[in-house]
Amino acid sequence: MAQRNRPHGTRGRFVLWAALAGVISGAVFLATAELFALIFARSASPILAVGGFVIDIVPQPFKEFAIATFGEYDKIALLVGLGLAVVIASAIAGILQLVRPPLGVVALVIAGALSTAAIVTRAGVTPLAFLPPLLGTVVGSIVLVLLNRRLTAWKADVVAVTAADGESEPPTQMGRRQFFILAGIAGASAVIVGVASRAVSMTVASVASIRDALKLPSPTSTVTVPQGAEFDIPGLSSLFTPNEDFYRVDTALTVPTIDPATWRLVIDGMVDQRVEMSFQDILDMGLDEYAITLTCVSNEVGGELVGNAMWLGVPLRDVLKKAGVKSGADMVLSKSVDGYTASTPLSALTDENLDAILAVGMNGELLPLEHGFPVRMVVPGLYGYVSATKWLTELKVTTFADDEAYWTPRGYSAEAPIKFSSRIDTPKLGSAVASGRIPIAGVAWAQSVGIEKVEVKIDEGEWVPATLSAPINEDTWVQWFMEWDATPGTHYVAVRATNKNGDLQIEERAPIAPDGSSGWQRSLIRVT
Ligand SMILES: Nc1nc2c(c(=O)[nH]1)N[C@H]1C(S)=C(S)[C@@H](COP(=O)(O)O)O[C@H]1N2
Ligand SMILES: [Mo]
Repeated sequence: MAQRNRPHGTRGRFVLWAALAGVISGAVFLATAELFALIFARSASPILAVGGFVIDIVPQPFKEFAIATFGEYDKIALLVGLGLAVVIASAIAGILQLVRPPLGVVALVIAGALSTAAIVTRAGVTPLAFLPPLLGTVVGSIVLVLLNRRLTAWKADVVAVTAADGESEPPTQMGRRQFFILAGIAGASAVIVGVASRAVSMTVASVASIRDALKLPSPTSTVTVPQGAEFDIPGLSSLFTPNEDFYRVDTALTVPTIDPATWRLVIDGMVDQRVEMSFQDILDMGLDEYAITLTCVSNEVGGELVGNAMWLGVPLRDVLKKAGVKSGADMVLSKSVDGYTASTPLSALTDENLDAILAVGMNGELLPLEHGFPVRMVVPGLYGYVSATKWLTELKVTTFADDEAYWTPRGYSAEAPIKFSSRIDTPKLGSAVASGRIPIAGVAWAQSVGIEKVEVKIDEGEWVPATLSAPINEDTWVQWFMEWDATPGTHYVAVRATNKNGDLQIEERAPIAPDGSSGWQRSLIRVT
């Protein structure tokens, strides 16, 4: 019987080749889309669009889990995961095309349609953004059909030989050879075209070089950092957080790249007149220095999502004055080029005593790309998600009743003043330190109010006031320290702050959602 004489494992072997055909077709699909994305729409990369879509739809606890597990590498982990999913899915499509044609092509078309949907529903897409995934689907499907045709021919050759019990002529090998020739060409071109397109689109986007060529104008006024503003204690956060170390939190899968020459800020909504400003217009207003500590709502008690910078910028109230705010408005919805939005109370932006700014400089250089180049907002006293929009492009004067920001329907409060807090930097939690006289030190912040007092408690002892650094202003954190005669054993070190209104830091623990964590940090320290 022909069936019985079949060489062992033939079927399994063809399934493997079919899987390879699928993976190659998937790669051709992606590479074609990347190539046409260069021409038609840079935002039309299927992988990045699907990745962005995933970021937007995954539930908050999952996001927190991803950040907790992968930290700064959460987006790379996502891309690797997506890549694996693409390989597996396209392998399955290849097998389907062999055993149940044309189901493989159907699967590829569905994937194409889904990624097109992910692309055209992203914020700020261009009208032709559907073309790259569409062309990718067409070319990928053609390659899959052609590969499968050759694979089927090869399989027919093998079956013919075994059916003839080896008595006929040896198989022609034509199907086999043609399959490998096409697979090789398609696979190699996909890799070359895909990698080259991505590289080019990243270089085209190389706003980094434009940024490097720009010179930061000198400030009209500078901030004086008082004597004694910074302690020299190993392990203590520096007074200003270097840009490379500054925490980064945003929903952008790839950093938006904006050429300041074409950048515009639109101020519209409930205004007397719609105003459009260029980067130069902002610079021409004259830039002042502002020292402001930025805090993320996702910062846990004792967490790292807080940083202090010397910003260079202009007051937001002066920018809003150019448009003239109409009465009845109570919110400014700031929009980013990546579609992100934040809702900031209008009063926080017009208050003469509050330094809410548009920033173009950070710690003596232009804003780093990841921190919002060319222009971002910084508002003292409000968590970043309701105030610190990066890659800013529009300020819509509106009302809380009429508009909603990105995080509002995702479980976070529409308004979110920073809950003032204090943190132990050294000794590190869980670390072992040698007994003797050692400093306990950290930072404390109460933006727009100021820190009055920081107290430390060891084990069940009394709360003891720590020494505070000289504050730069009310909007920046202060450093604190205390000398401690550490005795061998394990000890609990706790910290709490009091602000200049006389309020004590909230003792009760609260999670980060919906409006920021609270609680006193208590660290277990081992002394040897
Ligand atoms: N465009 C955009 N701006 C954004 C965000 C974002 O996701 N997209 N995140 C906000 C949040 S939650 C915080 S805490 C700050 C963080 O700013 P940083 O990354 O410069 O530290 O940016 C804010 N601005
Ligand atoms: Mo944040």
